[in-house]
Amino acid sequence: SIPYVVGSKSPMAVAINCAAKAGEWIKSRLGMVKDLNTKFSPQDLVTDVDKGAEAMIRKLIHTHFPDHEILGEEGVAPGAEASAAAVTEAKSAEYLWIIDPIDGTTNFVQGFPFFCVSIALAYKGDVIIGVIYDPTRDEMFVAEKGKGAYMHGNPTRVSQESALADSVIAVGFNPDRKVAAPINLKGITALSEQTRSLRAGGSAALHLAYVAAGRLSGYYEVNLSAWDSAAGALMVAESGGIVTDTTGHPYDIGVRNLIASNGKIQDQLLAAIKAAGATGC
Ligand code: 2AM
Ligand code: CA
Ligand code: CA
Ligand code: CA
Repeated sequence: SIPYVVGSKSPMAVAINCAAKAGEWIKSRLGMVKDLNTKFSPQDLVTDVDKGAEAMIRKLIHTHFPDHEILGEEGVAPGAEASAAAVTEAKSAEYLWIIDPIDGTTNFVQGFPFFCVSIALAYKGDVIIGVIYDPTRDEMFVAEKGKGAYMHGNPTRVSQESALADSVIAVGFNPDRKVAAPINLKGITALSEQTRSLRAGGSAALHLAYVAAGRLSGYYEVNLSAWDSAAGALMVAESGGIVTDTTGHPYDIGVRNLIASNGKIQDQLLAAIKAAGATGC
């Protein structure tokens, strides 16, 4: 069983509370962004709402678990999380919360209602809790290692397709135009020819929640960060699916190039991406 620290609330309750509170606030700020900035490229957006939501989540986590470490997207310099040292450090932390206050910032800014709050808790690098909240639809996806995954009390289950040709797969348009996007586009082209259809919703975490819930058969994207994938990867695994890197190695929080699926089409996805030369940077 999971070695929980003693606290006034369970980590799962805190994670759900954080996601619900931040999500409600984010929703209330739709169309009211005060401060829109870019990070490493013109495509890489951040707003006052991303920062405010992350601050809210950090405060709430530290109220209950003052000794826990937190890795949040808006708390690190762009690109810093990718370094080998950062990944090693993250994996060696005892309790590490990995948070993306808004996954789908471009959508949030546009008023395109497909964004979420993603919160994971890792114990010595192993993700043990994942919560993804979509405030637009009021959908709270939760997963606990070894205990399953649920959406509003109902177990989530991956889809049943066993042929890539019958599958609808989500992909992402990576904002890194120079390096990651051209690789991603090669994979997208190959998948467009070999699947029923593709979707690109613009939120990595919500795509993973949808794979877990059987609304999508799989998901492929390169150059992700731990906060995009940690909660969703656990959710897919606990819903009967598989998550690996693009070369087939099992998921861990250092994986940046990701393939997730219902499991039955995982080998076909891996083969298609390998043949396209689109495994990543
Ligand atoms: P964000 O909205 O939290 O920034 C869309 O393809 C996905 O890519 C979203 O989950 C988005 O997360 C993420 N994303 C945004 N900027 C990125 C970057 N610079 N590198 C990799 N992924 C990024
Ligand atoms: Ca971002
Ligand atoms: Ca993100
Ligand atoms: Ca984000």
